Amino acid sequence: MTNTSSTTGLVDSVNGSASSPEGLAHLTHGYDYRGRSPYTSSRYQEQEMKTDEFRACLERRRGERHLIILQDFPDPDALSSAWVYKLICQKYEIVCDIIYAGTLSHQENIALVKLTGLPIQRWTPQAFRSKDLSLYRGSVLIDNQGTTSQLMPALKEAQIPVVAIIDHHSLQEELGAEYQDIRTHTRATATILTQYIQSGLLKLDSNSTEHVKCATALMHGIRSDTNRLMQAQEEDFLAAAFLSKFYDAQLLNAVLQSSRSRPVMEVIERSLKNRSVKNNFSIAGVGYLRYDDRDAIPQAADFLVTEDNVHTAVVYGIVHDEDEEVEMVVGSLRTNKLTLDPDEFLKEAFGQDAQGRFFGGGRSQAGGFEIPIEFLAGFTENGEYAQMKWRVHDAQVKQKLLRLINPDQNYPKDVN
Ligand SMILES: [Mn+2]
Repeated sequence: MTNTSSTTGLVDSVNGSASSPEGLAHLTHGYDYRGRSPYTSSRYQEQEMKTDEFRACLERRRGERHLIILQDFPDPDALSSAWVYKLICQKYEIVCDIIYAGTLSHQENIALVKLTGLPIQRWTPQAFRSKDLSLYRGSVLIDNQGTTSQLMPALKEAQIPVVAIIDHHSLQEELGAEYQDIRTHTRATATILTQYIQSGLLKLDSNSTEHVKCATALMHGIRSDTNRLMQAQEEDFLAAAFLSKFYDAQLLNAVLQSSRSRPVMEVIERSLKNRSVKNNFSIAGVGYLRYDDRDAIPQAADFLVTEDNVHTAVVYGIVHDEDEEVEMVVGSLRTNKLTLDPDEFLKEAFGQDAQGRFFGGGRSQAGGFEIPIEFLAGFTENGEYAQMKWRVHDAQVKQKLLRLINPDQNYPKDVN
């Protein structure tokens, strides 16, 4: 995604059709009988075409069993979208198993899964290899394009073809999916899936508890990928308006009431203490954290970006997985600056590995990165070594960020 394309969506939502050649008339008179603006009407036709194409794909795959693969740390947008996809597939007698390899670490995501009974399973790469994969005739990627799942190498090894990709992140490696719907201007994958429901692929029934819970999950998905609707565009509001007839507001409230764990609070505290602000960027290294607390990093970034005079926050730490002796530098970026494209910024800051895979990427206003520590991993119980390792990684991440943020300076000088 380029800088211009990432802001176009916002310009659209701010100006509506006032920028169209027809002028302001459309703002008051252009809405059709279903409340769709001219902008949405053309989107509606595009949606019909995608729906037909998707329907034909599902029809060809009738009776099969598919794996829906989510990113290692699935968020509400991914979780809810995968659930609807699974429900849509039932009509075509396609059985879908929704899996992820990492962990559900945000308290709201754990609450969402528990309270809605969201059908999701954790398969580590080892577990994946031990399964009878011959059952699966295809795989599906939702709210990701494979770059954020550890399961992709094993999936390729097992030669399970990618049947469908539905996502809104910027375009990644071409996987040759049979059906592909990647809308980089759409704020939430849950909005795309809601449009599929509206175009007739699933008839929501407000008497079905499963449907009500799924609609609630979708509402949460749209809400969380649009910063509580503050960055929502017309299509997100229209999707939310549709879901408002089915969702359970009390249930959503219960999901949102889930509280932060003590380790998360402590990471936020460290980020606050360690932050340094330069050119409106707030940067904070938080040291080591357990795999299960990984989601504290984006939560800390969400918090730091709220400071006066800060438009962008980057928080990172070393996440270690005791079970697998794996360590990596994990970081999150949050920005309010509309002209800053997190995907471009992180790709430029951290580059790519020997296989050409970027260490970071993102979507509008948010991004993340993961850099494996590999040979230097482990021995965290040795205090001195652990400290030294943290200082080196902290310095390196800072240098790479500051080179972009403050290009006139010659870094490193004093990186602490
Ligand atoms: Mn998303």
